[in-house]
Amino acid sequence: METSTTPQAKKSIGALVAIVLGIGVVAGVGFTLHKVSADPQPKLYATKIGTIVAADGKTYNHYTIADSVYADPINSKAHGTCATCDGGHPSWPSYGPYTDFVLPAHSYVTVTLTVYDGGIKLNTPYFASIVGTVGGTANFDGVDKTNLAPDGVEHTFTLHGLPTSTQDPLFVNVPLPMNTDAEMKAYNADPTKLPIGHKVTFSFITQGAGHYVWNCEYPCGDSTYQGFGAVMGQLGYMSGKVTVVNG
Ligand SMILES: [Cu+2]
Repeated sequence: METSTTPQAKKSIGALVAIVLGIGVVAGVGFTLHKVSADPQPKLYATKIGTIVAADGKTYNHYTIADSVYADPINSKAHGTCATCDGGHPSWPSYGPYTDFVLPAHSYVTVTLTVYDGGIKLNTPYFASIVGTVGGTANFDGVDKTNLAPDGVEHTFTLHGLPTSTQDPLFVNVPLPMNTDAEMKAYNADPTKLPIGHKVTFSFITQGAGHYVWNCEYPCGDSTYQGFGAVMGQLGYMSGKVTVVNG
């Protein structure tokens, strides 16, 4: 009795194997992409505090978020609380505890950042200007300003869109004032003791829902790329996401 597989059956088995392998490859790529794009950072959802009438005469729902900026990842509490659980970068500055913000659409959002790092000088003075905020100002320790000195900056909060033509634009730039050497003295002697820091408050109005990103434009990375290497290329320290959602 003939038991060997016919040429047609061999072809079918070959095709089936190819299909299964193909599915495996697609699934593998999909899984890898999902893993890469999955966001390990906890999200901070804006808190509604009431309504506010803006300069355009419209009444907006008023939301707040608060976060901080630190000279190291441990105090930021965004990367664990021990020297070895931050991915091995104990000297990297970091926003924290959040780098991933969720804001409602068509709302008035007030951000408070308490900033604890030192600094030197921006690569480009543009990022010392306040852009895209209500009134074109930010409040620094109680004083409204339209810009800082480019050599008095520690980091920036620079929010912008992804390349797309299907969502509303959103751009905000706020430079963060550096703590001086004198203000950093206690921290430099003992990193468990934070400097007093500076309080920065600013507001902006969101448009429609969309996906945005923010990053720092101060050269706080290592010396590659004029200070934009290392920490500046890693999500969750000096960069993060802003998602504007329909409420
Ligand atoms: Cu920075």
